[in-house]
Amino acid sequence: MPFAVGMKTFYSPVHLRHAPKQEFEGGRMQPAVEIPERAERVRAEIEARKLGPLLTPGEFGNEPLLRIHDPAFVIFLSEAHGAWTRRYGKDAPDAIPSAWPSRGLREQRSGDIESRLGSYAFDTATPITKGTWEAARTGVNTALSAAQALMQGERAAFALARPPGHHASADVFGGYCYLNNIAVAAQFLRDAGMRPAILDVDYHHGNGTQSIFYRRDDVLFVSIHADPSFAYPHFLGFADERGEDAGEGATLNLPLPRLTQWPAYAMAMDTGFERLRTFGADVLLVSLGLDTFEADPISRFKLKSEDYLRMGEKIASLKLPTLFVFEGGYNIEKLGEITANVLEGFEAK
Ligand code: SP5
Ligand code: ZN
Repeated sequence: MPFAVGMKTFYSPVHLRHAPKQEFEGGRMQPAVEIPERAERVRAEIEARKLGPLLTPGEFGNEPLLRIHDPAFVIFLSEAHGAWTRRYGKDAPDAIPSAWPSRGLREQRSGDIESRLGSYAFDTATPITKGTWEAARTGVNTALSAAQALMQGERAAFALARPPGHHASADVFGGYCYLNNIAVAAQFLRDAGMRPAILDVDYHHGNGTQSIFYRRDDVLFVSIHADPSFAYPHFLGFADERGEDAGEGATLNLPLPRLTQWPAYAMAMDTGFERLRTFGADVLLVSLGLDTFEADPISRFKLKSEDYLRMGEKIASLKLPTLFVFEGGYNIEKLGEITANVLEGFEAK
């Protein structure tokens, strides 16, 4: 038998089909930052460092996806680009909504394409392209494959999924996210009888993941992120959000100020770890965003490359089977290095 060493990474080239060119942000069209090269850089670094095998995800069908997402929302995502090009032409730019049913207006989830886009999106930075649906769908399979590896006894696995997922809720997309990869994986593990906890270390609050589990006590959500009083997603992720109904106490938000460096970040991790321990999780899922990096182009924290080794070691100290799911992180030059540092730090412990 071959000695299979290192953490398994699940990766599919289907992510390349989601290649948005521009997003509307800061009052203008800007070059997209959530681009295919992100995952390619990470894959290349994992291969170069020989961190472990790269495996193709399997197909899990719609059932695990529909445990989390609204069926009509899933159908919308699969049809949206077709409807958009029928309206605006096959050479139209990627689909971005232009109007929303805000206070006083009525949602139109079965309306024309503009009504449906506005009813299902919450920002203008998350374009739907020709290949978005296939890529997002494959991202979910990537997370599920990594979850399955844990069920088969792996200590850890990495889902190198793209596009990211933690801003997507059951029936709303945004924040470069369409389907919530980590939520589907957590539910899959829950349905197999496990007790999952999610630790979200992306710079941005995981509003989608939080809202999915907000009223439940069987999946813990702990998030360390930039305070929404100054950072995206602006409208969720404040410290007083602690869960509701049965879920009261099963959400923990740890917002941090601009320019946060590793010592304060590590203290927040310790606070989160206390709750992870009392919850009694038997499997850990990490929303692994790398946009806390000091040179991230859209974020304001100051973690250094070597801090990600410490982050990986710290996560390993929880001594739980651990599923890492790729989320944000936009410094193309250093993204491979800092991502691999987390995985290497984890494996060293
Ligand atoms: C998965 C993930 O990391 N999604 C993040 C989505 C953030 N979208 C808007 C960010 C706005 C940042 N504005 C900074 C302006 C610098 N040009
Ligand atoms: Zn982020």
